[in-house]
Amino acid sequence: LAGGCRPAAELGFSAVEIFAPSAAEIPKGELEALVRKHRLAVAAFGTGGGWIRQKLTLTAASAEVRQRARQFIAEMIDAAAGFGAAVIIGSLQGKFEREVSRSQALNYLGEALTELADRAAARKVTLLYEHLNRYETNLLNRVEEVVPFIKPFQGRVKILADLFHMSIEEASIADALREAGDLIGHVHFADSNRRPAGLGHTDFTPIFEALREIGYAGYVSAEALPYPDSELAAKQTMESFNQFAC
Ligand code: LER
Ligand code: MN
Repeated sequence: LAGGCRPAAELGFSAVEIFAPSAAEIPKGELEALVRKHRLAVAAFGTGGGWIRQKLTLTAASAEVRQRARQFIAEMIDAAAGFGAAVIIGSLQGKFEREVSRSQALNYLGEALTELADRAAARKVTLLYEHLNRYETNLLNRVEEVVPFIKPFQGRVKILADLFHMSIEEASIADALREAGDLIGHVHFADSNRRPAGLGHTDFTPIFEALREIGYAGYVSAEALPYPDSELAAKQTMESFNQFAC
């Protein structure tokens, strides 16, 4: 954490995003001290650790696994509240397979989001739903599918627009962002190959035009491969951000 926060602050980032193995394993005191020292905010906590480490998903055939996935996210929401951070539901959404149909999986996901959105709202935490590309989920891959699914939550669940996933799935990332409009709550900033912005073939000019047009005022958060290494990836990200966003 210290090795991430210091260069982030030096490069001019205003916040960090934390990907912890679980809420219990967040070194809260250390993180609080680091963000205070470096004048950083915590933008968001990811929950993918629940998938990577424990193979939990919100759409698993097993009711016990689904319940543990909800609990995992609930604990992350409680931890995020202390930092004023958002919570991301990405790979923990899972996918439909075997005995679980697509509509059943979407029901499970909808039920989980309903319960978790209540908890998040009570703690003033923004709950973010991230649609992934087809190689990571078969549930919802494009903004045109996500918008009707998320709208009923009336702003209590926002969309995380990951520009890498969108570069695989959308005909036009900029048009998709316009379609989502004020439902966008967070942006993951990476190029077409998951390298730092500027090192792939995504054209960021129309994307930032669209973000400006929809009045997006949230975080643009680097989620890129540490290419060629972490510090240079962060530097490259900041250069691209300054080029396109300012
Ligand atoms: C997480 O933010 C993400 O983008 C995924 O590719 C990993 O689940
Ligand atoms: Mn992402």
